[in-house]
Amino acid sequence: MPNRRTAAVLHFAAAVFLLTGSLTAGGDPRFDCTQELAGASRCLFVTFAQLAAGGGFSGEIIVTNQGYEDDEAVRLDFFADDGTPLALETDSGMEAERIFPLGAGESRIIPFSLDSEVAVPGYGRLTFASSASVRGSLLLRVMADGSLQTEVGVRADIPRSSYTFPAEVDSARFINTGLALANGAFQRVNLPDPTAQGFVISLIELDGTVRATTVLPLGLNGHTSAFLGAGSGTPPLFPGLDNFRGSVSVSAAVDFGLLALRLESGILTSVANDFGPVVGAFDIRGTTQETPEAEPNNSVGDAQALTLPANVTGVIDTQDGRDLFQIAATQGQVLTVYTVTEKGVSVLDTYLAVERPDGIVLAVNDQNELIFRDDGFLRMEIPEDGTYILRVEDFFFGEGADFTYNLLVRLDPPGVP
Ligand SMILES: [Ca+2]
Ligand SMILES: [Ca+2]
Ligand SMILES: [Ca+2]
Repeated sequence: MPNRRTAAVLHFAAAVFLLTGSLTAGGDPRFDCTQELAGASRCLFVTFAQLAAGGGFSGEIIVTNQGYEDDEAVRLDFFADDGTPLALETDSGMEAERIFPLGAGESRIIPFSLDSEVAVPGYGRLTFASSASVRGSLLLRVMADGSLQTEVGVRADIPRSSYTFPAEVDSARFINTGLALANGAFQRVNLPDPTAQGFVISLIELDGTVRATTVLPLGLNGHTSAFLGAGSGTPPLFPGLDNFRGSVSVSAAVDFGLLALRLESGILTSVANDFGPVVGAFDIRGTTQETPEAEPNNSVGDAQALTLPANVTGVIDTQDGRDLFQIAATQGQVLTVYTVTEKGVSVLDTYLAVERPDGIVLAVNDQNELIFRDDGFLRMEIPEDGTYILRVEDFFFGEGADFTYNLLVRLDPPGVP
């Protein structure tokens, strides 16, 4: 059992630690994100959604090129909570970024630490050529009073729009679960621009019902961490929550990095996450009558107005190739929209988007990440009062009588459903 001082260090550090980042163009002549390599954009990103240095924290990043293509310039960035570069002590001195070649099969180990009494949190981002298969692993250790308190191994994740992880909160046993979020500026092609956004966090009971939902705002490039329940040094995401066992589903409009954390008797460790949401917890098919789509609905001007909650039956047929719907929503509401296609009946591979009427795309999703499903899922905070367009297409622009789907749409206030 760690002493109280150690626990306090861990609590503070837990409130401060993740890895993603923003890319500055033209800094190093060897590194150009706009350059094409082997016919593809050179930049892919993976994120370490939490890291920390100082205050007993140190660690190392191990970068491996798993592929058979050399990458002449891999880039590692450290970012502080506010998205600014975070300089850490490495084996090359103080640096917030490093650019290095990584041949096929090679690994690079980059240790980091900080000469500081307090832990400085942040996140990391690894950038590499899309033709290379570069991945990263973070080993984070916590020392207190000269002895090792805990060590955490974290995979660098490809940013996603939804994650799920198991959670436990038991204040009587000093167990709490938290999460770190990195809202990094991951440059992407054909996807919405990174933005300040709200992260929708739902507690889902063991029986699949939603206990509560909250929204955590985070600025562009920002990073933060928080615990579900009270008593871990930061305001809890769910005030009054002192006992919970279940899953947590986290979604946002634009892809982000997430690390789930567990605190037990002062020891901080990580919790393995899974990609994708807990779709079943938000399913309204059993309580919402089906209504058919109404063609034509192929343009913003013809988008079919929906009364919510909605369970729309539609088909991407040969007349149109796309179905557009519109909803009215107010700032702060939580929009959940997803498609369901029937296995063995529909051949549709849905591609789902939420857009503004002026054509600005706010969120897209191809795959909800459930195994062997091609359905889309989006969950986001409504950024401002207005009309929103929901677009359903086939990922491969296919169309026909057997491209059938259900579109489920709900708008909820944060809180208890
Ligand atoms: Ca249609
Ligand atoms: Ca249509
Ligand atoms: Ca799909």
